[in-house]
Amino acid sequence: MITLYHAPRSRASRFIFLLEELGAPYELAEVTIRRGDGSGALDTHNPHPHGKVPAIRDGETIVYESAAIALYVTDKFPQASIGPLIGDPKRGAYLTWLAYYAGVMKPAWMSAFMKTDEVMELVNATLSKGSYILGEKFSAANVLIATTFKLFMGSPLLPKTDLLEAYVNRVTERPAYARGMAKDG
Ligand SMILES: N[C@@H](CCC(=O)N[C@@H](CS)C(=O)NCC(=O)O)C(=O)O
Repeated sequence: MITLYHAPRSRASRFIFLLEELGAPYELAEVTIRRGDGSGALDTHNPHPHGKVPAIRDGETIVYESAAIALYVTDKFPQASIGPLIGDPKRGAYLTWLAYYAGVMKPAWMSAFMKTDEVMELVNATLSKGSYILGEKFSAANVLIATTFKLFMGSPLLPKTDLLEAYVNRVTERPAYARGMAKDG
């Protein structure tokens, strides 16, 4: 049983979506976090060293950082086949996109020296070749990337395009997304 340390409307929310996709046994542990508006507080029940979410517990194992959690749970619950495993030709691309999300895409948005043009050029080229980031097959990489686009699309950071909108819709029309968001609070 995976415990997801969760705060509503946070980066933890998409992991409800992902765990639903995987059909994995999980429980939510609600914790408080410090919010951008000054509300909220650190929660001593949260095992994340910085008091952030998401974090997961699997027995004695604690995992945090979104890309690491996505990889951990898709490796642990391979039945849904949404995280290419070792030996799968798509494994390298899968790892690359998880790391690219964490190491390039997110910092590009968050940094004062944004390189969103470069990031979006790659994303657009990738999505014009297939329905999802790894081609025609849905993977957990889309859980991270499409939910981020959903948040920012239409803002000055991420102008809305037909391609992006169709991609975001394709991902968020999945039943697991609706189930996840219903539990998000
Ligand atoms: N790099 C982390 C970021 C986690 C993060 O910043 N989470 C926010 C919620 S969206 C948080 O917990 N903020 C509370 C705080 O900064 O204390 C990840 O992707 O998992």
